[in-house]
Amino acid sequence: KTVELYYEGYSNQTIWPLFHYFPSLLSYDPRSWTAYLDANKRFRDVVLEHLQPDDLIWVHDYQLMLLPQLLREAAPDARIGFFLHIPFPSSEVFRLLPGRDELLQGLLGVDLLAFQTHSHLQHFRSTLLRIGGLESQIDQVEVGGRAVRLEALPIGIAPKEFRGLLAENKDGAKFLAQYEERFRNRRILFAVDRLDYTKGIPERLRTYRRLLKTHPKLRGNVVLIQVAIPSRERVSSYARLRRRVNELVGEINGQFATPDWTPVVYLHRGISRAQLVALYALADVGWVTPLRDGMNLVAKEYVACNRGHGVLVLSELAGAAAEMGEAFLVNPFDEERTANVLARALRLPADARRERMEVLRGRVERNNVYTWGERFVSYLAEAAASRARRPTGQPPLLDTGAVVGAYRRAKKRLLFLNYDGTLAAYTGRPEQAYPAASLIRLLTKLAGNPANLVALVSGRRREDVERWFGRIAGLWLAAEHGSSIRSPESPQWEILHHALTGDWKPRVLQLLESVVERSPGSLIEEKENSVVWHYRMSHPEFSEWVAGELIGVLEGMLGESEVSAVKGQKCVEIRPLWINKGQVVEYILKAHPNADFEFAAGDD
Ligand code: ADQ
Repeated sequence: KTVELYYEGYSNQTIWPLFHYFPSLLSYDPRSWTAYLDANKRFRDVVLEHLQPDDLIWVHDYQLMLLPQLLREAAPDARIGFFLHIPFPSSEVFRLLPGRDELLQGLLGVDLLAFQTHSHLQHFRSTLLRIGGLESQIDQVEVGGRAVRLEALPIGIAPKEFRGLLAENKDGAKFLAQYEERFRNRRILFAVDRLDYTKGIPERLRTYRRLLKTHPKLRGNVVLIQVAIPSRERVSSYARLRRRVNELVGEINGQFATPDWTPVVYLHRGISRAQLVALYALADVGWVTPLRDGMNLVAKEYVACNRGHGVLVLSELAGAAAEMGEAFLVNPFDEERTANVLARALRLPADARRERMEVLRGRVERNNVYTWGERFVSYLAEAAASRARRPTGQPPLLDTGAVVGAYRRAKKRLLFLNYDGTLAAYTGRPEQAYPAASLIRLLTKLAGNPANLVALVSGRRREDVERWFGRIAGLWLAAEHGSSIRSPESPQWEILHHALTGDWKPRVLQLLESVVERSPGSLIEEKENSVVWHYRMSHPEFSEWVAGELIGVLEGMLGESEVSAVKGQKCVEIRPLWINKGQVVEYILKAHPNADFEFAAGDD
């Protein structure tokens, strides 16, 4: 039951269609998500049974996207890499996936995350930003103080082993001789795919029909050999595809065949590797036109085995297209143009064909599966080693054991706690970030301990801080970045620094209003001593650029005044220079010189 829901269900009916840009074929059953999680946990348990300290863990593909983080939680020091064999889709498509946040989290448990192409990697980064709210660099992303390395590592094949089957007295050579005889005087267009809707088989058959229709001279002179390896037959979209392909083959043969010529030779079964290699060697056209593909190894195998006379017609929607620019690249949805490209490819002089094939072959030889594997493993080892060292310039991680020990020993403790980003996660709008009941209980307990002085030091307005925390006995409150403070004994706020004349505010507000108009989703928060422009809910790249521009304009506008613009977490705050959370710390330290434990937590 788990296999059915996990493999045929969430993996192949939810992730697979979506990642290949077939959202209309997506089907989702919540039980399949539970099974996916369960199966990933079972993989984790087996890995943990075998894991040794020096091991590298290499997780493969979309069926195991939760596994990295599950392993990271169980074995924080493990060296974990992940390779995605299928495309990573655009963020707008990924957004449709039920379970998307968990999958992103799951993947980020790695040290190294590698994709087939740079485009997939870019889609992943854009997804991190738009869906996860995480900024990244071209080659890495920081997650909770840990760096995850990002790479594009196109997979290769084992070209020599493939070609080896064509050597004298090998089965491949025997089949080659046999097929040469059978298809003498006919040019062979060869296609081999799993029978999968991503592979573009009906589109290819329709293109072939068009080719025969518009180029009557080709009739009788070409043969399309289409091998379709049965796949995922219990999934209904595959059964439909199978019927569609049968119909098309029947129609084309019915329409064009003659007593001594069959236009399409269709095999709905696997063929032996020796037969496959013989057909690669013989084919005049390697016809590889998936509607979407992570890489596509058939393209590379054809290039490795062909005797140099053939041409590769390759879909630009296959990952392989990024490395195989010398092929005839086509858009498989444009059947008319693809048919014309095929006709042109068939007319190409032998020299020109050989030239293109040589360049392609050189690259397939060099970027083979062994170099791919070695690069992955060495990058993974490097990434894990730099995680262990941590990049310089980063504060060291807090030794929680030491902190707890010091806390226990201390007689008088001071605790300074920031709120947003520290005690509460950021939300789209500031007012949504209200404290959880568990946080209130925790603060009540901490502040209720007579040996503790706990101060909540926030950038929020006094009303917010008071409304949320005003009833906690013993808690000190500081608002607006330390411009005012309230002791637990008195309901009155004490102003640590009086505001200057506020004549800058209307000017700044006017400017910010025009900025909000240009950046839909952003908003203004007005406080007593400051104004904030928040853009967490606005277009991430555009509003980041606007923030930079805004700071420039504000610097000019505010000039030498005592007010300045400061960039925060997805916000720009305009406030007097003297406002500073440190004032609160100084104020409290002065009043409690005998404290033997001082602890401050904040995120900016
Ligand atoms: P697949 O979708 O399976 O792989 P592909 O890359 O085309 O697609 O590989 C098909 C493989 O099947 C080829 O190596 C081919 O030789 C082999 N094959 C052909 N006939 C066979 C037979 N009768 N029996 C068994 N195998 C046969 C996924 C992604 C791709 C990505 C690969 C590798 O969908 O985009 O290229 O992983 O990362």
